[in-house]
Amino acid sequence: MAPRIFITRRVFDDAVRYLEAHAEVVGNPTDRVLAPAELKDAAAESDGLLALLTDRVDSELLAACPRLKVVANFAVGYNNIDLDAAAARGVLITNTPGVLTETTADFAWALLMAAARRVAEADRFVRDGKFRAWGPRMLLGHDVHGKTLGLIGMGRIGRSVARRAAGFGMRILYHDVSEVGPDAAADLNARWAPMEEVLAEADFVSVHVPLLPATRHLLDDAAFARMKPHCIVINTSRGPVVDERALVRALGEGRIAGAGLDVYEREPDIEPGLTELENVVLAPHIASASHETRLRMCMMAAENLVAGLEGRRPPNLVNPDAWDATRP
Ligand code: 8YV
Repeated sequence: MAPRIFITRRVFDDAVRYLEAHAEVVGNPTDRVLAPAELKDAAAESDGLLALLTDRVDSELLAACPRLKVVANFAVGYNNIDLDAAAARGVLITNTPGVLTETTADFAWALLMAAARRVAEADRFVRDGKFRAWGPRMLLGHDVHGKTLGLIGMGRIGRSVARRAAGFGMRILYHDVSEVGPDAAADLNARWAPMEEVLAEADFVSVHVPLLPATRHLLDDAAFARMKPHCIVINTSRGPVVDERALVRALGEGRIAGAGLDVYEREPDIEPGLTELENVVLAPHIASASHETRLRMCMMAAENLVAGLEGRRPPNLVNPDAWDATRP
């Protein structure tokens, strides 16, 4: 009997066709995020799940799906999945690393440029009919070239953001648990520094860490207090890495100059006060949303799913222990 796959949202036809060649495929007919109870019902008989960050894969869902062997997350992050609960049931979990690195770095730069040069605000200004005459002090922003970029997290995406800074003649200070090698540091014009120094020296701070207990509220009141008043903060990682209330306070009181956010603490809810601030550019979690990259992510998730269902080790397994535990 062909295995059964449930896809939690409408995805890409190429990926669905690929899955249909290997399994019986059922999709969410509504194309909206299913509530936990709806997801449990819809996925109950599935052997494989193609899930998104908006799907909570917890012990309750796993218990409701006794046949489940593989959950392929359509994302590089997997903080929506309870790995301990998956391990307890021997469910394989996969993600989509690598394919979204460059696209996400492009978008971090889009936010950085937009916040520094007030692009979103300028667009609102023109649309609102406020552009009546050129003015020497109209919508002044901050230069990007020649400045210091502070990167918190120097993994794949952090390094990719760093590479783009070369074109702007920027110096890079970064903080991470481990240092990049001396050749990479020289190539990127980057120097490791303690977190406090990165925050105090940078003109732009961009966050590229996964959400872990240690990274929750990494940027809080104390962190904003260390930054320069003209500092601009960019977050394309995970919302809870930034304490949003503290950010609203820092922006509102002019303790920092601006922010560009793609992710939020309680998505899709936005912290009260954030939308009223002119000096913040807000995007709805679209850093990886290019035609090319989202298709690649989806195909990667589909390939992981089929591999796991066919008894092959999925190429992007995040819980190898579960794989080892299911081997004879
Ligand atoms: C996506 C992401 O926007 O991959 C991730 O971890 O946050 C983004 O690439 C999202 O996950 C799509 O489901």
